[in-house]
Amino acid sequence: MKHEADAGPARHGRVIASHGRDAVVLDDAGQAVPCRLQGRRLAVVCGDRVRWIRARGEGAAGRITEVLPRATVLARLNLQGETEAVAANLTQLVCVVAPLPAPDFGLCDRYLAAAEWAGLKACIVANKSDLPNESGTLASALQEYARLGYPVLRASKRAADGVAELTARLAGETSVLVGQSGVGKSSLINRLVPGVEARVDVVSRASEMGRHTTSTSSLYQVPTGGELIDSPGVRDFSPPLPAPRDLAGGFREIASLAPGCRFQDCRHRREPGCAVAAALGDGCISARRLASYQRLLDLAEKMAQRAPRIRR
Ligand SMILES: Nc1nc2c(ncn2[C@@H]2O[C@H](COP(=O)(O)OP(=O)(O)OP(=O)(O)O)[C@@H](O)[C@H]2O)c(=O)[nH]1
Ligand SMILES: [Mg+2]
Ligand SMILES: [Zn+2]
Repeated sequence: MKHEADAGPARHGRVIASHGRDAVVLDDAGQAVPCRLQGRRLAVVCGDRVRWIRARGEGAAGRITEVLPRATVLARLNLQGETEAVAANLTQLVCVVAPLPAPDFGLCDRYLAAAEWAGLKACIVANKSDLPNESGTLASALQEYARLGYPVLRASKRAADGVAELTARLAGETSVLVGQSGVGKSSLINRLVPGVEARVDVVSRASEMGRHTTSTSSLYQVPTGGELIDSPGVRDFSPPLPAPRDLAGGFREIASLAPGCRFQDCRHRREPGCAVAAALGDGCISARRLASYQRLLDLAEKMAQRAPRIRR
């Protein structure tokens, strides 16, 4: 493919939105530059640091030529079982849950495990706190997460509830908002980043077709400090899995009990002398969390069998 003549030296920038072969790059002067990816092999996600050049002619104002190494990455398995980056250079994952849509805590556990494996801080936002929470299962799951040491923050677009606590958590971090579609991630962005609606329009004009649901990730500067990435809601999410023996690292209560197991390579199913099973019997850990762990363990074992050359 022939390109128009390019002008000027390579510059640095940060990807603040990306959709297919198009991306918006924030340059060093704080200008948002619409860019295209150069070359088929290049792929970028929100948060990526890139090199880019000015492009002459029609279309995008710049061309991204290189993605710089990522300090961290949040990734997922796509329907073909391939690893796909979701966002890069993050320091924190913020899992948003709400009374409506009905919460999926397995999903929440998988996001938290992904954060543990990727070395990200994690917290939970209990959003739409203005709605009644009739079932009580939400409250007990939130208590469970708090017991594990995950900060649980309340928030609502209708009230000042929790805003100060949330802005304090976001300051100095690059955070991604994740969770089911409709839990209110974009509404939280609008609350935390004044005047943002305009930018949502510009970035997703071509792809949104009048729907309000977020279809591309975007990175925003929070005025009180920190960067915040809004990501499209999901129905399901599975992170790329580590080897079965490393899986417990995604579940902090299981990882902290594991040294007490009789066998060093205990997978905490039904092995004799398993400290995790004992803790379950004593009511010290949650059956629901253990089931989440075992579901991922099943998957990791299946994948390890399919790829026998990978060390287990
Ligand atoms: N009652 C109540 N409704 C809310 C609150 N926050 C958001 N909503 C409503 O929930 C719906 C979804 O909000 P969004 O902010 O678009 O949710 P989202 O998580 O960004 O959804 P996706 O982009 O599809 O992932 C909208 O109808 C909002 O008005 C809240 O705090 N309280
Ligand atoms: Mg949204
Ligand atoms: Zn064990």
